Amino acid sequence: MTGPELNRWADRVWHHQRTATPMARITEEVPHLTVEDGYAIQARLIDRRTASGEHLIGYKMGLTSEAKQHAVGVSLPIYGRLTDAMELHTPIVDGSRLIHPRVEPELAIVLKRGLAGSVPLRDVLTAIECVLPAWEVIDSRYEGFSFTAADVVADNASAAQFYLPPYAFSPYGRDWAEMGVTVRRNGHVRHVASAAAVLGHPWEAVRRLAILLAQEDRELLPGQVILTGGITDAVPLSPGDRLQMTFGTLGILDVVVP
Ligand code: 0L1
Ligand code: MG
Repeated sequence: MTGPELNRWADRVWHHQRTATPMARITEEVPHLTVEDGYAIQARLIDRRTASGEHLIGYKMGLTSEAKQHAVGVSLPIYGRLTDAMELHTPIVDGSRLIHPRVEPELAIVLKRGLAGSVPLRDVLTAIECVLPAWEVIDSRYEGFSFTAADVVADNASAAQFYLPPYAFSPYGRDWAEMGVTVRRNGHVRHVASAAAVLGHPWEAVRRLAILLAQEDRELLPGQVILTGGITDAVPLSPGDRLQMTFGTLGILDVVVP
């Protein structure tokens, strides 16, 4: 794809993100769109967001569990970029600004050291400043939440919003892969899983992210936030919903949809 074509698609996706209106998949018009094209569109999309005053604060990993890969028919982990405008400071999701939102529990980390390229899992562990239970709202801009890997990468891995509570934990002293998560929607249990569902260990998602970025001569930086991937399948959100996500003994995060 040429530079002007990549820009045209970035403009189109940005328009549909801003206006919360669904669009046809890019691959309907460009069947041979590659994942590399998708990342090039994503980079231009984020340029548009930063040009409008947003700041890049980190990354999200997506499609990191078999449950999620199976749900959308795409079988490789992908990444998206997070800006400050995507962060919610209260656990309230305003559905009027979204198309067909879904929410998923995740572990988030903040880095104290950078990571570049392929490193052992132990280096990821010692680069983590703190760990936070979190949730992410994903909202594919594509009609019917249906896409190929290249489409979803171009749409910034469906990133829409995320919430981090005002408390965090040391990465040390527990095996985070063993942490159990229960998701209740309106009082009914919808999903139960352990964080091992994320590539065997959520820090493996961070390791893979550093490798993916190195393929584009980029690296993870100190202070960046990383959402490591949905621990369960995502739950569709409707007005009036109230969800509770229990993260082992660490706490409960609410999700409220007015
Ligand atoms: O965060 C995620 O795992 C979502 C990645 C994109 C696929 C989807 O929209 O479900
Ligand atoms: Mg996610």
